[in-house]
Amino acid sequence: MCMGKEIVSRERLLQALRDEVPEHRFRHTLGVMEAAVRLAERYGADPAKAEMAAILHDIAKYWPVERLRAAVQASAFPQDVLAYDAELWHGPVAAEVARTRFGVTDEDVLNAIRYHTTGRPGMSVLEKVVCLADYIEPGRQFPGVDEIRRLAEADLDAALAKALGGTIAYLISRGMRVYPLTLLAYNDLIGATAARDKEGGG
Ligand code: DGI
Ligand code: FE
Ligand code: FE
Repeated sequence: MCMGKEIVSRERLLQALRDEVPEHRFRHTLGVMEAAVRLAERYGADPAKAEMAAILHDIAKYWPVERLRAAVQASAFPQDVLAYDAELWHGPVAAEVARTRFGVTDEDVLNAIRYHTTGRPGMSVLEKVVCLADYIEPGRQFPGVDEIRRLAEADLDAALAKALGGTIAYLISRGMRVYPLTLLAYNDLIGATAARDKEGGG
């Protein structure tokens, strides 16, 4: 067995997660798993990949900020993220944990973890599914979440646009900076929705 870099079972991933996060985050993650698998089935992503990305997406959430910063610096992620809210850093770091500690090689799974907070333009279906599942898992309660849950049944792009738009509005209302990838992701998803509506003959 190759220590430190092996393909691991769902149970071992969940056990590893348990050791890294508090109980409420563990329960959040179980909710994201459930929502991500359902969305994957609905929109044609691989449910097993969605589940794996969901389990690992917040595994670095409780690292001390200096450890997160060093891990981002050691990664290939755009370094401009270090000039924005430290809340953004656990995504790219979790992808590195998935790759180096758990031997995850699937780039789509790694990207779903990597971009789960920020989003980005040109997201794959798997990336969208994991990002949206993070917003609508059963434990989430924020104004507008039920409308996003309803939209998620019918239109993945519209639901994710609404979710990211809500985050952008929240950040602006608090006088915080918005990471450009989130704005680009929002515009991309709105564009996709508008183009489809037009096609439909409106
Ligand atoms: O890790 P979770 O709490 O499950 O959720 P998340 O990974 O989506 O983190 C969301 C937090 O990140 C939320 O409090 C908003 C904050 N944040 C700060 N700046 C940005 C941002 N989120 C996005 N999408 N874009 C930003 O620029
Ligand atoms: Fe997160
Ligand atoms: Fe999360």
